[in-house]
Amino acid sequence: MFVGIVILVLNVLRSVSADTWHRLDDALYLVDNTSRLNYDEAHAYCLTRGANLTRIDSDKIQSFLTTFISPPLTTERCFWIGCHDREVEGQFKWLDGTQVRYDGWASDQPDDGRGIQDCACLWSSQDPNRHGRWDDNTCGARLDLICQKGVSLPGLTSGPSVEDISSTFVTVSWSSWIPCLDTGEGPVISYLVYLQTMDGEWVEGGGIDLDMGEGDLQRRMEFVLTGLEPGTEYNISVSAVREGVGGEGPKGPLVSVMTIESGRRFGAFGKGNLLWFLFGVSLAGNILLVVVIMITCRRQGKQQKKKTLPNLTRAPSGYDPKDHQYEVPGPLETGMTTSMKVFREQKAA
Ligand SMILES: [Ca+2]
Ligand SMILES: [Ca+2]
Repeated sequence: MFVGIVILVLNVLRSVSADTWHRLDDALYLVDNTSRLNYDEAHAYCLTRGANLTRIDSDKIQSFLTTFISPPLTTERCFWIGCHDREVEGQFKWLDGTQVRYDGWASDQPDDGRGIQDCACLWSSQDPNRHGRWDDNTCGARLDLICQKGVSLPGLTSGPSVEDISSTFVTVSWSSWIPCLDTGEGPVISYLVYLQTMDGEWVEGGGIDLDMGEGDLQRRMEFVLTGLEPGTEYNISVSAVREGVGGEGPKGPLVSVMTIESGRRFGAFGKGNLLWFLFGVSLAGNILLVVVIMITCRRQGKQQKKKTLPNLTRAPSGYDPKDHQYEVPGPLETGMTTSMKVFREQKAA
């Protein structure tokens, strides 16, 4: 008995884990053609998977779901959807109680066959008038089913950083989507980068796969936006994309940038060369300053010598050795002229 229960549980878990959900926009769909359940059982089957029998309210969803039941099976099969008129005959509602406004019915349906058909299903049929269209059926019939559940698309909580700017391109980087830190559900497989000009229109600038990033768990993503207008202000935003159709999440926080004014002036020169040019100008200025300082110091040294040596090397102008009233200031040293020697001897006498 116990072993039987264990085997049953394992089989249930295996069947749940084997579910294949298909994404369209913000919803996931499970197309089941093996369980064969009545309407209420099918509803419960979806609920156990956090889902509901599917709602179909657009051509887009109807066409999307039809791809999973095409080509039509050799024998007609109908898949329960979440639409019925159990409460008021002829007034079909979705399981959340809202009225059915989209017309997905086959040409001769709903017909409330034999007065007992209240639950809707989607046909897989060789009849082109029925394939991919709805029919009301007996709720107790054992049919296939389609579940639907919402999904939270991934969103980045931090905007991109600007790494480089020129007149025609901008390089931005950001950290890859991480559960808990960012919003929604993964796994994220790629990113899309958008540009917004000041007229308010967002334009897709390109995309990059997660594999292109650097790192392991949180990768550093980098993307170069090209073909920009010089001297123009742009907003830049990044969105994360899950696998499957419609897996793109909302745009994350934006960053504003202004491209360089003149593409001709800096386009060929480049930002790197500009930095080297500024460095060279600065170095030349410093060298010139040192040279000027050295020349100035040398001149001041020479002038100082001229101020201290005259009275030691020659007599003052207008000196007459015979003029005893003249007095020479300071000591006499080697190098004095003959006139000075004469003056000294006369002074001593
Ligand atoms: Ca009915
Ligand atoms: Ca019918």
